[in-house]
Amino acid sequence: MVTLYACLGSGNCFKPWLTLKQLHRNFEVKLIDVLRGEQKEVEYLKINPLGVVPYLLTADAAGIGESNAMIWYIAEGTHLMPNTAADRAEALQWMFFEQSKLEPFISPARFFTTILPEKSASMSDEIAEWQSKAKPGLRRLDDHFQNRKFVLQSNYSIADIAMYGYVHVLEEAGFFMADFPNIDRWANDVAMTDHFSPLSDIGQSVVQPKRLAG
Ligand SMILES: N[C@@H](CCC(=O)N[C@@H](CS)C(=O)NCC(=O)O)C(=O)O
Repeated sequence: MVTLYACLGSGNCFKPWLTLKQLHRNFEVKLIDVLRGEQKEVEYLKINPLGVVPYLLTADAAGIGESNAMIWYIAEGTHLMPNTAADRAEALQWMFFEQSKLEPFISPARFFTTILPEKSASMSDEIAEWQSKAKPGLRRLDDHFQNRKFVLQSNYSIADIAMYGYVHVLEEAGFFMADFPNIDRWANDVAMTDHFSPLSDIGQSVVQPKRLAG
């Protein structure tokens, strides 16, 4: 049984969860409350010394950190893994792009706008800076989707799942989806893929909500 350590509301945690769901895998979610700092508690640090979520424990108890590495592992040998070297390289290109040009800015802007709105006034300068840093990446992605249904030419893949994690909630980071019409169209297409479940459903997979390891 695969175990996914995750927190609610996180686009990074959503990526491996959605991949497991779309592939009909048997897995369990153990919830880590990052707002309470559970990810830095000794019990969790024994599982993931980096003290962040998501974290994936595989059936043979190997641990994998980094959401995009997890989905690469989960999708191995399935229709969600691009099947040519060129497509795999392009998938990686966009997955690195997501982690370097989008997630580091959309995620904190969203955190202090939507998850902790009481901090948004005191963090307004930082939020504005994160938004301005995310904008060129969002523009680039919107241009990409002008001629592509999904990230890769070939099909829906883990590159879409990686991108979707934070991009589909860009309005929660203070952007307007109407400013990115091609992203909007793509996000709707992702939500129509087989066995899709939304981010808000992660809680339904949770076992032992207040305990860490079993
Ligand atoms: N690049 C990592 C990011 C991991 C990360 O920063 N996770 C956040 C939640 S989305 C976290 O655990 N934050 C709490 C902390 O840093 O203490 C990934 O894609 O998995």
